[in-house]
Amino acid sequence: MITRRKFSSLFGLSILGNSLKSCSAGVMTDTTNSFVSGNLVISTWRNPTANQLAFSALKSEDKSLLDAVEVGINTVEDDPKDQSVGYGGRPDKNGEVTLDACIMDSKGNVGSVTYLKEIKHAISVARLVLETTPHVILSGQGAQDFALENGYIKENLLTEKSKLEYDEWAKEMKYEPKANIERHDTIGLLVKDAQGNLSGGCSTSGMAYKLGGRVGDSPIPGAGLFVDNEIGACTATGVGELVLKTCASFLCVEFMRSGLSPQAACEKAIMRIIDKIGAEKQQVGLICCNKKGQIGAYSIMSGFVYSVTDNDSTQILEAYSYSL
Ligand code: SD4
Repeated sequence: MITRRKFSSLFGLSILGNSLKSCSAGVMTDTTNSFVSGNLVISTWRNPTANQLAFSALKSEDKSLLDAVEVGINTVEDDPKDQSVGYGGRPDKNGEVTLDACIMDSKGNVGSVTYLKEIKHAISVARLVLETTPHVILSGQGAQDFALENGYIKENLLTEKSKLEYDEWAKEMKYEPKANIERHDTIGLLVKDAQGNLSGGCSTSGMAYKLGGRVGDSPIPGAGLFVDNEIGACTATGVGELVLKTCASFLCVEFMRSGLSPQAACEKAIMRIIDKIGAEKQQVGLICCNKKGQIGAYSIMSGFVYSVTDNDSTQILEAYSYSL
């Protein structure tokens, strides 16, 4: 059971001197002392359906942790209203929708695809890479060929809405990523079962209007996603370049390994981005959990919400942030 308490993150206030605000969109939560001993699903942003589907899979005896991750993320990839993931994702500078995804299991196996075109379920292709190849990452044309060889079909992923927005943007072609305005809605989803086993995945169309060929953090193990079944798991959303430069998900898991709570680990990893790169005006959000079922979430800028599902409920919570 997640307990909700309205007080500041002690780690943030006393050690990092960050500013905190009262909650608006979600419920601010200090999960430092809360444990979810049973099944747990957490995901970036507002994804109640994905969480609930993943949670049902966790409860089902014939489903694996990866099944839970995949079914949860697939539903977001299918949703044309989510313009940062799969079908309906915003295109790159050339008007093409290109997808990045990564999945990681409790044994440390990873599969990933980058710059995948015309295949909606990037997370499923990433899983196939994990389960059926000796490789970790397939990219671009090779990733698409691999998907087609495995029965996937090409689909047009550019919806009318995303195309209209792109056409408008293309009049000036000014590349200005804006935190939370683009609603960086990449899904990163972490699962934990009652035995404390962990897995995770993330899937995205990346930053809107990125240069052709650009690969973000999401498909790179240790950047957009990292799972260490002995310790915990973390996933990231936001400006991928900042996450890539700091290996933020790996860093967060390593902070947990050194004894920090998930909340403190998230905050320290975000502070690394700010200290090293000076990124106060850009958005990165991290969510993580450890084997015991403690949760952490933190972002550079306010407005980052995340979804938590345990046996009792699904909640949309607003993360503490470095700046208002
Ligand atoms: C990227 N981190 O490609 C992704 C973008 C993102 O929600 O998170 N969007 O940089």
